[in-house]
Amino acid sequence: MFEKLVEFIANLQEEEAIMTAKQLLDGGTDPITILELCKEATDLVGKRFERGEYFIPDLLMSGEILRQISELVKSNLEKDVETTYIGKVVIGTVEGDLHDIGKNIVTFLMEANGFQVFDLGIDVPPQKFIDKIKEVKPDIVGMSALLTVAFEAMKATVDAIKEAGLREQVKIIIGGAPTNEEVAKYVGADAYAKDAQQGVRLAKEWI
Ligand code: B1M
Repeated sequence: MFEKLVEFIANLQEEEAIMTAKQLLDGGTDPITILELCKEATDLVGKRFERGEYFIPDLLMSGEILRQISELVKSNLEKDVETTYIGKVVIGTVEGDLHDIGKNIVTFLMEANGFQVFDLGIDVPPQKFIDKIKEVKPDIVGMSALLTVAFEAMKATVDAIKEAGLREQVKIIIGGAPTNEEVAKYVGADAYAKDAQQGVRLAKEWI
């Protein structure tokens, strides 16, 4: 069943993929395992796109399938939502980048673990991060990027936070498929998370 799910997503078989994800969740599979399988499948989609076998509409279709599976996983995780907040997080996909599936997963996993999350959405300019930091005084700022060209926007955002005199007040975490420890260092973030679960673990350590 696990292999089937990866195959259906990678082959863009929407109905089959959603049905399999539902069956797995109903059968008691850990929602986090479903997310890991989604990641495996999107790597295949990305490779097919790079090889010229898939085109933009195919990326869009894979995005739509992932969005629907994320919703299913989310409704499963929401059963555990806590009522009191343990910390505040401002999160967004940085300027120039429109990918939001991973960022949305991080958002709902943070919420499910007791954080109050202010999601600024996609293509977020540095000033929008700054305005929100001033308004809600978060403990953590999260930036997501899937495009390597967006590393500059991450750096510009951290620099702008520094210039606004807010850097000492927040911990900054970055994530997204092409990011790593080196990128975190380059942009001036405190940490990098390879997946949503690690992001939540780090955020909890900081609180
Ligand atoms: Co795009 N795209 N895309 N795309 N897309 C990639 C990223 C790409 C790697 C595909 C490829 O060529 N192999 C490539 C980037 C190459 C590069 O920069 N080096 C690419 C490209 C080139 C593009 C366009 C430029 C294509 C074009 O127009 N010519 C264009 C750019 C648009 C823009 O942003 N300005 C584009 C557009 C799109 C769609 C809109 C069609 C669609 C996005 C839909 C959407 O997000 N609503 C799309 C998709 C679906 C993909 C792939 C196939 C899948 C991305 C995804 O959702 N993954 C992707 C291929 C790939 O990633 N291998 C690709 C699933 C998601 C769960 O993983 O986001 O990594 P991820 O999140 C994980 C972790 O990384 C982590 O947690 C998540 C869950 O564990 N995480 C964090 C993420 N953010 C975090 C933040 C944290 C902590 C952890 O703390 C704050």
